[in-house]
Amino acid sequence: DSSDMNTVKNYINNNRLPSNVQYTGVAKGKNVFIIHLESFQQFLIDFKWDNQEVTPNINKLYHSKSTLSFDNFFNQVGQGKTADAELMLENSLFGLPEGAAMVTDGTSNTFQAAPAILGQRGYTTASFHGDVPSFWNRDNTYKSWGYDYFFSSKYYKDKKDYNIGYGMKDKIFLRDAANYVQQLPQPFYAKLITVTNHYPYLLDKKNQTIQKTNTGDSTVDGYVQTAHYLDQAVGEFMDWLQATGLDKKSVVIFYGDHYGISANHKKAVAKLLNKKDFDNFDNAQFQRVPFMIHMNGLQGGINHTYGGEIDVLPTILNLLGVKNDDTIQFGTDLLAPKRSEVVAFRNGDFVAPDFTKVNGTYYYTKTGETVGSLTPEQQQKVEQMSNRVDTELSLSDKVITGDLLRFYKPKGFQKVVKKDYSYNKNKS
Ligand code: GP9
Ligand code: MN
Repeated sequence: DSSDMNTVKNYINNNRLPSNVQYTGVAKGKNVFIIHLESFQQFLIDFKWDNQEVTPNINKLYHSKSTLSFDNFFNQVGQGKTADAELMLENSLFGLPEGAAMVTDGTSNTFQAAPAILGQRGYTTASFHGDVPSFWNRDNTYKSWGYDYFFSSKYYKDKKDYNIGYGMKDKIFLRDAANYVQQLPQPFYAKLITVTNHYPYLLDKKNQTIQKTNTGDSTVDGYVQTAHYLDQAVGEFMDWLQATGLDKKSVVIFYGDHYGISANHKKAVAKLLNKKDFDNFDNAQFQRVPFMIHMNGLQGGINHTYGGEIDVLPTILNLLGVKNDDTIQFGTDLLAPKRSEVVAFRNGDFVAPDFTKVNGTYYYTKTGETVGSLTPEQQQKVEQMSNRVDTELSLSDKVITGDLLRFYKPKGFQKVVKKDYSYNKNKS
């Protein structure tokens, strides 16, 4: 109820951080592309196999001087996987401990999401995905988030060999989506969700342009092939961006939504990474995914701050020069000085520069050794970190399960009217 909302608001207000003014508004008025790299993990960056880079195009973007790349950025998804990633990135709210909030609460809850915030500042907003509109209840949830358009599978030619696994093959999807993007009024906010690089990493023979790995685990050994294919699709998309000149008028944001290889494949991963074993600590570090902000003329570089998907929205809003000082968001600007670097995982574990916590055990993040005895101040520090994580997760859960945002409105924000949105192909 509304008293819970006050508790949440007080917590958020007490933890608000000033954004990095050096980056405030550097992308103001630019088009925004959000490129969702399905199941793409950070270890793929600069990873070589079969005498080649697995992802040369993404590597080039990662190392470009016009890209801000984060090498300690973690996925924080729970069972909602892609849905949790979308929820965190566009609301700075955590997914739920079980299930997927987009499914259980997406239709009826009040949100103050990125598409609504930007839509109220003159942006046309659109999401593109080669899967059916109902998957993860996107068609209903996107109305709650204020998306003007949702180009789902029904908008693309559905020839049978265009699809594999969960939806359209990324090269075909991105090429067809690009035709719609070009018709969007500018400035636009366009999210493009890839899907070919998805468990169990199937790919038709003619698209296999790199050897499978040889871990012997058939659901792992195709990963480099679908990742390589996704990378080629990204390369083609960036070429198209340049050919249209949209690259000069846009900021392009890439993120990996969650791990590709789960903790059930520890032996295979150990082989893949040439490690003698792969323990819980290693698996926590393995949750890194790329987060990259690419824009012509951006002061880029590799940023080592520890952060995660919950931090993306405040980071983007600052880059766009959008005031964000009274919203209910659990993340902080990744570029802000003196930010907390404790990255909360959905199950209460966390990674931070000094300590990592995995189901009750503490490790030194730099060495991976389990922490034996702690000095009193270290004890106090890890307790503070655990409390912070538990508090953030439980308050975020209250916002979702109690639908608390109906009791609160940021200054100047207009409530989203869901019935104003329709995603039918023959819409007027
Ligand atoms: C489903 C696709 C994959 O439409 O986005 O979702 P995931 O299985 O990764 O949550
Ligand atoms: Mn996913």
